[in-house]
Amino acid sequence: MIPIDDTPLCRDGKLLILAYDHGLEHGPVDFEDVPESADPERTFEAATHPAVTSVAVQKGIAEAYYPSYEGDVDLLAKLNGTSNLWMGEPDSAVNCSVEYAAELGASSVGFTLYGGSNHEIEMAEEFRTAQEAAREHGLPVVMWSYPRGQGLKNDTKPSTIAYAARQALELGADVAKVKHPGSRSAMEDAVRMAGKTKVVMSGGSKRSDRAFLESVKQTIDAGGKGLAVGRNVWQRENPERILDALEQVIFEEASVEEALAA
Ligand code: FBP
Repeated sequence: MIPIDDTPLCRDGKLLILAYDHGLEHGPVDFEDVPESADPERTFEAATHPAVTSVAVQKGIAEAYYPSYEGDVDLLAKLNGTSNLWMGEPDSAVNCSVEYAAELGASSVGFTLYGGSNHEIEMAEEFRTAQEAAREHGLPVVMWSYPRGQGLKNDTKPSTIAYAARQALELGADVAKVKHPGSRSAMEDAVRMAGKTKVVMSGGSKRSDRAFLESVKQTIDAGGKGLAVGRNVWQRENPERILDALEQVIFEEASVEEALAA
């Protein structure tokens, strides 16, 4: 395991990863409500907020936009990803090598694993290659640990999320990005199962400020180390405002009320 507290991925041992790979994963539909959000510059600008520890993007976005922000923004290169046009069992193409991620200037890498998919075996083998290469380069590994597939009807069931967190530990991820399992106690179980792997909550679709911040607060109170979030930041008209509130809840131990009032 890499001691990641002293890497740019963390601030005071916690993380706020701004995810922006949705143009690939979901397609242009995610940009419809706030058309300016289709411009990657807008998310890179948001990522200069002091609350953001890294921005997570695919290779193409990293190549085109990161050079203008190097030094101001920390880069997490997502190594795999698949479009929503794919209709098969959950799977994710490896689009970028660890070597190339390092060349692009990434200080960490991200990898999606769909535990429970009919493609889990191949994905776990691809993860092994990436994880071992990341170790050689000294790059922390964040696993998007998303159990899903034809055998899994509910991908946020507490036992499924605890398993997702454990899978990340067992396979050598430094950080497990998991969906919120619905309660603080279920998140505590996931954190316990993850052991020394840090657990961060996945943002999910856009919600009210209060509902979103409450789930983040629950994660922090449960021992989670932060958040990897996309839509709940850049689908807002004013990403900076919610980042101010997230900074309070994640790094300043503020209550949701305090964060909303600030
Ligand atoms: P959100 O905060 O918008 O949910 O982003 C997190 C993320 O994992 C993205 O990195 C990824 O593109 C997307 O969610 C995947 O979402 P889904 O669960 O629909 O596949």
